[in-house]
Amino acid sequence: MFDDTKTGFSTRAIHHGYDPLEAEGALTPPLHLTSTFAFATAEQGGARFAGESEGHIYTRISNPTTDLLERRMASLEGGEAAVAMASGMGAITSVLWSFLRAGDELITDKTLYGCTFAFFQHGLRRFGITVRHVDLTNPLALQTAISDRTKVVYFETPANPNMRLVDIAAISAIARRHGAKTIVDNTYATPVQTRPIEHGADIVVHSATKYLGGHGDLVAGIAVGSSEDMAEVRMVGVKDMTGAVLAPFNAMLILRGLKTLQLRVERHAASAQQIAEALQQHSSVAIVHYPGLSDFPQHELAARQMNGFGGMIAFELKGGYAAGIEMMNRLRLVRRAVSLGDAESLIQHPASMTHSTYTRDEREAHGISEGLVRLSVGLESVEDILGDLHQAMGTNESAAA
Ligand code: 7XF
Repeated sequence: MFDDTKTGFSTRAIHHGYDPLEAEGALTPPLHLTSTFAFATAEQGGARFAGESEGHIYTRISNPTTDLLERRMASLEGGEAAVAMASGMGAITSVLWSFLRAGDELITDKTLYGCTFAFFQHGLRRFGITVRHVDLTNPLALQTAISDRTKVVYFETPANPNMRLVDIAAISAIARRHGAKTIVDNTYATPVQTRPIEHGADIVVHSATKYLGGHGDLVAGIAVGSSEDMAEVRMVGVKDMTGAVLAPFNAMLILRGLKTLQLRVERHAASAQQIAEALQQHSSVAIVHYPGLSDFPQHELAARQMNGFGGMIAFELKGGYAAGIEMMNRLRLVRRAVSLGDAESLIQHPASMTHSTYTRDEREAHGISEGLVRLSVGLESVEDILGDLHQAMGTNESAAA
């Protein structure tokens, strides 16, 4: 097989870890739809269980199709190894159950995806872990808050849903000095636009349901990190704790998605930039949160840390909540749906949907406003997405016309 250590991102997304000539010439990797693996001898099976010999045992631990996805994602994120899991939440819970114990402290940012927030608030806390929300957009706040009890510093950048960014290099340097692991949810940026491990993070987690799969046809998650950390996630977090194993069929679909990841993300981002600028010009719009806008408060950090500004936009209309809901109901092309990173443009209302796991007071304290709407810019012709948004933001008369 060719040496792909020096090849570009898309080349690795298409070829890394697979040689057709080793699989009967099949251009695309075989799908190993099997739950278990036969041992040549009883001794061989025992040796595999003891970790003394290589080879698959059972698909809750590993599977050749999933293994290829894991190696490819490790290559794309710049990590040593990866573990694919049944969902983004499966990945987040499996990773954190692997590294936290009762009495430990987790420090996280103010803003998180709703179910991650709920897991921290109602899951981890129930098992004796202290969860502290610190404004990680300000590294000095972490410097003040962190202690020897802090075992993990966890954040999303850009964060779901309000797009705030965290400086990965600054935060992970502080965490490392205190012996804490930095874990970054890279779902929004994808490795096309941000590779947190290159900035000093220890572990990256993803909802692969989104851009990695890219076609809205599966739910999956993945974690990338050092071989040692990923062995812990595989053999403790997934195998013995959550059991959140990815179906090999879904691994195959994600491998297919990865082939066009860079192409898709670049198009999502180009359209999002155009739409964010148009929204900003629109008389009904109060505020647009998009890192590619020159007046986005963290635009400079985005330009430094990201290679492109992503396909997600959050915005608020001057008429607040009621106007946002009315606009959503008038859309004809953009689908009213949660999730993101699909070919279809999707719009949702975080306060009543993805972030309804926060109480109203919690949303206020965590910077998630009630009027915010979130748009996942799809791959349709950009003028059609813009046209739909414009007709939906128009007056009642023009909407009826
Ligand atoms: O378990 P999932 O594959 O749905 O992934 C959970 C997850 C983890 N991290 C981030 C940043 C996410 O956005 C998600 C899922 N978010 C969807 C959304 O925000 O639309 C879920 C729909 S309720």
